[in-house]
This record gives sequence, structure tokens and C-alpha cells, in this order.
Amino acid sequence: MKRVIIISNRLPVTISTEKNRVSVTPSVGGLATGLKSVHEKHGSLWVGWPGIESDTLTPEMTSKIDAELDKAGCLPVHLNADELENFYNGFSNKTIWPLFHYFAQYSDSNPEYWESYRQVNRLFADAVARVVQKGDYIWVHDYHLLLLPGMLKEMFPDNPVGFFLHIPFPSYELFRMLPWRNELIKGMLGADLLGFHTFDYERHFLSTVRRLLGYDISFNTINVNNRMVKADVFPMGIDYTRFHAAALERNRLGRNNQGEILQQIEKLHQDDPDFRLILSIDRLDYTKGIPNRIIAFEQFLKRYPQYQGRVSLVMLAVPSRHEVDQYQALKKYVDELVGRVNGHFARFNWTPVWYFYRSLPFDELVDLYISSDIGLLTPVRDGMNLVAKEYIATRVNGKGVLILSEMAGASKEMSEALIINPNNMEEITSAIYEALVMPVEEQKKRLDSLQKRLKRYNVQKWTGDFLDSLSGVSRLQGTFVAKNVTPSVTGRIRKSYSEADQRIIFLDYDGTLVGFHKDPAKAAPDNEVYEVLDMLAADKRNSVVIISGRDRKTLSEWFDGHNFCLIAEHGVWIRCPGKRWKQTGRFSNGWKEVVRPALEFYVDRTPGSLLEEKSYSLVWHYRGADPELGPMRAIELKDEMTTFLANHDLEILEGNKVVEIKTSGINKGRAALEFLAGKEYEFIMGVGDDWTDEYLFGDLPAEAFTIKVGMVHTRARYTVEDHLAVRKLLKGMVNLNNK
Ligand code: GDG
Repeated sequence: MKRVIIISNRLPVTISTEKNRVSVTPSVGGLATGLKSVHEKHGSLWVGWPGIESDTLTPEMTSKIDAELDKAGCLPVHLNADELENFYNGFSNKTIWPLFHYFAQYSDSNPEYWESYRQVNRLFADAVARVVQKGDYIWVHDYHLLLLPGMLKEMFPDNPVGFFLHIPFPSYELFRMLPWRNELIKGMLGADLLGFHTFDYERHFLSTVRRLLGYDISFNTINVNNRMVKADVFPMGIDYTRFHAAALERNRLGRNNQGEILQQIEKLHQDDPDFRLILSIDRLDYTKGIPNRIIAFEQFLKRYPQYQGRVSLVMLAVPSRHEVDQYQALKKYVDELVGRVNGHFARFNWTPVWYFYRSLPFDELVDLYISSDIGLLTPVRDGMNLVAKEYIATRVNGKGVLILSEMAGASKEMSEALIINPNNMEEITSAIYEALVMPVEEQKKRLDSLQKRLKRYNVQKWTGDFLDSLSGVSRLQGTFVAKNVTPSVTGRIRKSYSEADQRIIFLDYDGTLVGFHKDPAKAAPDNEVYEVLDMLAADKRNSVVIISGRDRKTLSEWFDGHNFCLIAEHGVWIRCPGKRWKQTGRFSNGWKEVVRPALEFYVDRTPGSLLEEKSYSLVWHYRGADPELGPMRAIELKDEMTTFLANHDLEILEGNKVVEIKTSGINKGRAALEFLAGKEYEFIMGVGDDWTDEYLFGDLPAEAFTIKVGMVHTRARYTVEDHLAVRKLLKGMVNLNNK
């Protein structure tokens, strides 16, 4: 594995500067643990904010901190109070965080925040620039740094860049509300691999890319100006062994050795062996659904009074972002709710809700986990929710039930939990009851399968998978680059061309000689196209063939009177200078009457799409349709046609934003072979951009120069970026004619 540069807003360390002495303690959060082995290897580095406002530090202190961090493999990005206010509290936590968690009403699009966000992302990019080396992998984390992948790719196009989003990626309908949506999405697309916790987030991201930028996407691969970018799902795991082992250890310790929490709970159990504890742990954040949980618990106590005095809810709410107004308001509301429930139900020997507004050391956290009977997590939106996984990992006696919100990414992998809608109090109330009465054998059965999965796909595996995929993507990109028409390939083409006496050049039209137009009727050749083609055709040694899916009429209109051959409708018709159009075979088209109404139905249901009729094919064009509806309907159409086609000797050709149904056996490869039959060409070239051109590439002899326009998988020997590159190549050959 190569050296990895990990970048996150916050460095995985805590710095203490007491009495002017600097000490750096590594933190043990999920991400830090998962990346530990990578971070420790091959001089890898972690770049991030060290957690202290830079304006509070003297220059001497800053250098001391930098030196200590360097020893721990960390590179600091120092941020001052103003940057923390606008970049961190502002754009990250008041603009993006609420919007991405579907709290659009809280999202504040303050241009000052945005300006600072851009500047701080730039500070991170500059920090990386100081240390990055050739071959380093770069892995950027989370919503604070959405612009960073773009900045890095621009500066270091050859370094593989990965990006992982730890929070949800929202539906396009929310994302589009951001004033700076295009900049943000383009920033993310600087990465070569983008990772999300769930398929839904990936789906929303791809749909946003398609809608905002119109980029071509095939499955999960996006063509970003001819760079292949992949989006994929990597559900983050936890350090399973650490939690499981700690739970075993705390359990094993005798009663006397246990901490305060366990002793208190032990006492309750002595008084009532059936006493039950429900646990929730989260940062005090409006996304975590804390009020819903208290209200549902209150309802539960009302509905099932037999449990009053016998069940308590322990809520650990870790203080978070208290500078932000909504967090203060939430704190107040939660205090009130807890007060309301306790005020109403409490007895001298029983507190319904135990509420801790603080964080606990790891051992006590584990004590809380192991002493609870039910885990109750009700986020209204949550990227993953690692607490759900930790709760399961700490079940060491085969008992325990997890109630988990369907809005947490974790619910996708944890179907054995009791999955609830956090907005439905009824459902939560019933789930609490169901959990309390669930037979122990069933608890064990559910826990077994959950634990097996979490143990296997732990955070170490998650890290490994992401980095392997990143290396896979960059290998694949490498194969495309390897096919690129480089100056040395151009040299070979020119040499072979100038040495040959008999040459033939097949050129597709749309996307190859001209760029794409939304309206295919507007793609007529410009002067440069005529000039290049005429000059090529002027050399007696050259046969130039335009080989297109277009109909005869259009090709005649554009190229009548020019000295080259035309192949229309993918090979149905051929015409050479001075001759008439000739059909290449006998084809039937009686099937059209049956297929046409079906296609017309698609035109009606897909605004912007149109039907074209050629001699032996019917073509549904959806380039002008809604960028998401079009491809979806295309899949439906192909599906619908498949059974019919098999019985009628027909086939479907899928081109760029077209679905063409045609008599089988007609293709560009077959048509090209007719030209080659019985002739000895010393130079053969075929250029095309479309799926239909793959027939041509496949059928031309191996020594032919086959060139695909666009950096995608192809049978062609070479690739070029776009139609402008094709024109340049052809012009170079024309110049040789004149020498
Ligand atoms: C973001 C996304 C996504 C909590 N209290 C204490 C404590 N914790 C630890 C837990 C757990 C972590 O904090 C919380 O992680 P979550 O995943 O539940 O939530 P977020 O902080 O919102 O994290 C989230 C995550 O990123 C990872 O991608 O899952 O959706 O929002 O590990 O154990 N640890 C200690 N004392 C506490 O009091 N020691």
C-alpha cells in the first residue's frame, strides 16, 4: 500500500497546553481507530485542525504544537476564531449540516459563511500541497471539506483522491436549494472515488450530478470531462473487538470493582430483579430525535402503567455545538421534557428518565452499554449511527434488544433490530413494549446475526475496502489513459499514413466530427468539417467514408457533391461519389406497424423525446428529455421490447441518448467490411464515439487504427477526448498530403 494522506476537519488528537507544556493524546474515535493502521504505515499523514483557536496561541506555542503533532504523524491547519465562526459554526454546521439532514428551515445561506468555507478549504489544499508526493493516496473526509477534492485534483491530477461523506447526501430537491450547489458538487467530483454510507445517499448524489451538470452516468460511474469518477457504498463499521472485549472485561470484574454506574444499577436489580433499563446515547443534536424519544417513553408509561417504577430511560446527551442557536433551543426543550416526565411520574424510589448532559470516559460508556436491556435510538436523520452498532457489540450475555430508527443509515444493515419510524410515537411505544416482552431465545437469535455481520464488516475492513476501491479506480483510469492518442501514437499514425498508397478512413458523424446538440436537427457540419473532409478526400490515395446512423436524406443534404462515400442508417445504405444509394441487403420492415404505437406511447409520456423513422429502423431520441426521466424510460422501453424482438429478428441498438430498434444483422462493422472486400488497403482507420461504433472497431482488421472518442470502455485501440481532437488529428494528416 502507498502512503495515505488523510484529511478531516479535526485531527484525531487532543492537545493540552497546560503550564506552557504541550502534550498530544491520540483520540480513539471510530474514524481514528479505523484508520490507525493506515496512518501508522509508510509515513502516512493526517491533516486537520488541531482543536485550538490559533489566535489564542503565541508563535512559540504554535511551533511547539507543530513539532509535537509532527511526531504523531499529524499536519495542522491552524484556524482562527473568525474562521471557526464562519467556516465551522457557519457554513459547515449552519448551512450544510441542517440541509443535508432535511432541516432546510434551519439552513442559513450566509455569503460570509460561504466565503470563509472556500478560503478554509483552500488552506487545507495548501497544507496538503506542502507535503504531497508522487503516488500518495489522498483521502478527504466529510462535509466540512466538500470543495477540497476539486482543489486537490486541479493541483495534483495524478494523485488518487478519495472522498467519504459521513452524513446523508440529501435528495436533489433539497440540495438544489443551496445557492452554491454547482461549486459544491463540482468540488466533490474532484475525487476519483466518492464513498457514502448507504445506497440512498449514493443515488441522491448521482441524481444531483445528472440534474445539475448533465454528466453521463453509467451505473455508478460518472464521466467528468473524460475522467472516470466512481461513487460507491461503504457502510462504516466499528472497532468491534474493542467494544466486545471491553464489555467482556467490565462484565467479568467482580461487583466490588465496578464503577458507580454499575453499582447503582445492581442496587435497583436487587430491589426488583425484573427492573429494566432503556439506553440512548447521542450528541445533543436536533437530528437525533431526542424529544420524540422522551415523548414516546412518556406515552409508553401511560399506556402500560404496570411498567411504572420498573423501567427507566437513561439518556446520555453529549454537549455539542452549543454556539448554534438551534442547539441551545433544543437543550432547553429537552430539559423541559425530562422535567415534565419526571415531575409527573417519579416516585421516591424511582426516576423515569435519567438524563446526563455530558460525556463519559470510555469505561463508563461501556458500563452504560452493558447494564442496559434495550437500546433506543430514534434519529430523525442520521448518516449511519455508530452507537447502534456499539450497543450490539457490547451484548455479551445473549440478551438485549435494539430499537432503531429507519432514518439512520445503520438501519439498512441491521434489519434484526426493531425498526421504527421516529415520527410515529405509536410505533416507538409499541416497540418498547415488544422489546420488553421479547423471549430471550429470540433476542439471542437476532443478536447472533447482527453481531456476526458487525464483526465481519468492522471499521478496519471498511478502511481497507475504500482504499482498495480507490486503487481499483485509479488503475482503471490508467488503462484509459494508456489508450490515449499521445504524440507518439500520432507519430505512428502519420508514419503509417504517409507510407501507404491505398488508405481508407471511416468516420462516424455525430459526436465524432461535430459535438452533440440537444436537437439532432441542428448538428449540420460547419466549415471546418467540410474543409478537413474535402482535403482528405482530395488525395487520390484516400477513400473517405462517413459511416453514420443518420438517414439517407440528411446525409445527402449535407454531403451531396463532395468526394467521399456515405453509409447511412448504420449500414443499410451505401453511396459513393457519382453513384446512387444502394441497399446493402434485403431487409424487412413489416414489424414497424407493431412497434411504432409502443414508441409513440413513450414519446407522449416523456416530454422532450421524439420518434424518428428510418428505412429499417425506428429510433426513440431522448436527448431533449428530463435528464433522469429519459434514461429511466429507456430502461423500461428496452425491457418492454425484449420479448417482442426475439420473435421478430430485430435488435436494439443503444446509442448516446437514443434507443434504436432495427432489423438485426445491420451494423457499421458489416457495412465497413463490404468496402474492404477484395481490396488491399495499407492504411485503415475507424473513428467513432458511440456504442454502435463498437461493431466497426470489432470488425476492422487488427492492424487498423481504431479510435474511440471519449474515455470509456471500448474495443478500439485508442481513445481521444472529443470531436475537436479528431479534427486536429485529421488536419495533421491533411498537412501530410500537402508535403
Ligand atoms: C457522524 C454522523 C455517522 C458518544 N458519547 C460518548 C462517546 N460517544 C461516541 C459513540 C460513537 C460516537 O461518539 C458517535 O457516533 P455516531 O455515529 O452515533 O454519531 P455522530 O457523532 O453524529 O457522527 C453519523 C458518523 O459520523 C460516522 O460516519 O455514523 O451518522 O452524524 O462512537 O460511542 N464516547 C465516549 N463518551 C461519550 O460520552 N467516550
